[in-house]
Amino acid sequence: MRRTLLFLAAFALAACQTLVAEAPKASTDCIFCKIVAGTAPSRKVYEDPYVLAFWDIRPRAKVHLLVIPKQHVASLKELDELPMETRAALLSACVKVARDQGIVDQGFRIIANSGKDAGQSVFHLHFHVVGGEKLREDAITRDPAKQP
Ligand code: DGP
Repeated sequence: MRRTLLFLAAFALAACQTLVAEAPKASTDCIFCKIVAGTAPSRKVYEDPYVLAFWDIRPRAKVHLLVIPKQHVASLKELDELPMETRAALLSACVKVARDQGIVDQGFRIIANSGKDAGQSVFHLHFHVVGGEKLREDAITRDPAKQP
């Protein structure tokens, strides 16, 4: 009986450790982690166990979506920290949401600003998926409030 109880306790502990290991790691002061957790709002268009896609709050094209890993990493610099499944899911989700928005045939762009020189402003890895109109070279970096 004692042995059975010990076995069950060990099994429960191992199961808990697995769950903790698989839960996406979050950063408490990250706006995109809050969106993943559902504590900040977003216009979600797609979700699977690895990634989330939603509308950019400041769209700079007719279609402007963001695709992010649920696990927090700051940028492409930390890509190696993500499991292979997540890396694959990110690219697949970019194409899927573009297709769902009907922008694939006309042409679309996927952009990941990584680091200061690239103008990254939210330090949770994200891919901009833009399209639905003729895109300018600087579609993502320009500020529509300042430029024609
Ligand atoms: P980047 O500059 O490449 O880091 O892009 C960050 C993008 O994130 C920018 O286009 C605006 C968008 N963004 C920032 N905060 C929020 C937010 O709270 N919700 C949504 N949906 N988008 C956000």
